[in-house]
Amino acid sequence: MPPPPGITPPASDIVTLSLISHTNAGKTTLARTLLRRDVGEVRDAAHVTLFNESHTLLEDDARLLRLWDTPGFGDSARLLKRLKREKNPILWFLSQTWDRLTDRPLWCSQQALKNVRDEADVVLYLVNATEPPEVAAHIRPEMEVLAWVGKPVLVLLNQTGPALPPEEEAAELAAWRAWLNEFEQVRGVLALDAFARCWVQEDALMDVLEPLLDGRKADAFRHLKRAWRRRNLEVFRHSARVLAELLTAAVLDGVDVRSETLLERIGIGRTELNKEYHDARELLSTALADRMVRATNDLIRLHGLEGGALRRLGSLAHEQFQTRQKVPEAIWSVVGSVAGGAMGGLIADLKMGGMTFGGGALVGGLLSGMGAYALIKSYNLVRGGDNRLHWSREHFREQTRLALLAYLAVAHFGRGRGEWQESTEPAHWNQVVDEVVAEHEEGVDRLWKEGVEKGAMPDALSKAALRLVNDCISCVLVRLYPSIHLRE
Ligand SMILES: Nc1nc2c(ncn2[C@@H]2O[C@H](COP(=O)(O)OP(=O)(O)OP(=O)(O)O)[C@@H](O)[C@H]2O)c(=O)[nH]1
Ligand SMILES: [Mg+2]
Repeated sequence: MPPPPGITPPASDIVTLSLISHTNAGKTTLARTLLRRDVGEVRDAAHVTLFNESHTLLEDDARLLRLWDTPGFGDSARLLKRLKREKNPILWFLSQTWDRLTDRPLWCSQQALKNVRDEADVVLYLVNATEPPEVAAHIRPEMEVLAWVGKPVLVLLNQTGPALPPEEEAAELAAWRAWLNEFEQVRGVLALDAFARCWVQEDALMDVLEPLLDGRKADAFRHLKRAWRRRNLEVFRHSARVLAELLTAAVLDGVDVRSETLLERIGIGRTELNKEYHDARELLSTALADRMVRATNDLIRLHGLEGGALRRLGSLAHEQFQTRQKVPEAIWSVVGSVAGGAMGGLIADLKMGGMTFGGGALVGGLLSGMGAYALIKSYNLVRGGDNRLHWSREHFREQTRLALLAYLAVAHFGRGRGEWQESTEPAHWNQVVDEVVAEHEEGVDRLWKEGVEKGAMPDALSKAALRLVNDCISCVLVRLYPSIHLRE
């Protein structure tokens, strides 16, 4: 019978991972990302963490997945040299008394090694991937010291920078694997950047861990792995619902504007009507940007990221939209930093409250005596089946792209990076999202048509949008991470 909640499970049902690395490689940062909460102290300096700290990564049905954050190795070459003089190096090293202040590198190395010997089922050894192994002189001695303890080691590439295209990531991994090949205790090498990893890479870590455990621990781990995956998939499904609602709202949103008279159609006395179009566009633009910020904030919350940015962006969006020129870059980066092409035009347009792109087109349209239809089109608006103005089909396609890009940005943002913030997104995301939306063009257009032209019921639209979003995100993720499988 499993022990009641709150009671520590027996040791055989606890799987323990120890985060180990040279100092300042990012252990505490990665712990925060994996735990979805802020633990310990993070600073760009040597020996910030001084004591081993245990955290519960996951507890499910009386099984426990434990993560230790440890102090980093320091002065590793000298340490190895000293240890090599001893008959039983580890026993000797761990029995010495090092001063925490005057012998800090040795104190920290001793703490870490103690943790590996006494606690670890598997060592997660982090490297700073910006320093290739030939340059990072500490890796070899640290591997040799770890070999004496004899626990299995997985090497995690941290600080890889923004997500790489799959073929570049594979090449980087291959180079590290080749270099680490001589160390028998290394049982796998994975990319897991504390700032930019995606949850699907955490699942890959779980897959690699499984064969490293035996007996009852292996059973416990299989259970924990499934629970971990379930939790991530739950977030994935919730996120898909958020995006589906975003797209549903986009095809439902419409503004009443009267039809043009005959005189207006030939360009006479259209000032008033043009103002109506302009105002309609502004209404739709503001509502779209608000929805986009809200959806991004929902995604941020769902992914266990810091909530401070959420409130700040939310309130800014409301206050600043009233004064057009003052819309802060921060908001546009949330809705638009990842967009290019036509969407870039939209963003520039939205930034000025509809005056940049729309205003120019408006003036041009008037000069050439353009009819209302062309004018509306230049505004990316169309008249729907309900005779109201809606976003056009082309515009809706761009909104779909933008929604997927927003999802990617949040799904990759590691909590260890701190509060949610704008960032330049990797170029290959744009390309993959373009391809996937193009492949799903029929579904995207159908959704738009059902909402805008046929006035379908919101419930039916929501369902169709959810199917579409699920398909699109799955395709995007599989393309970015070809080895993943998204089923439970
Ligand atoms: N760009 C980038 N910086 C990172 C990443 N992970 C950690 N850092 C930075 O690296 C520095 C050290 O991070 P810590 O998490 O304190 O490193 P640590 O390994 O716990 O260090 P000690 O406890 O001192 O051994 C901090 O400035 C982090 O912001 C990453 O994935 N990308
Ligand atoms: Mg630390």
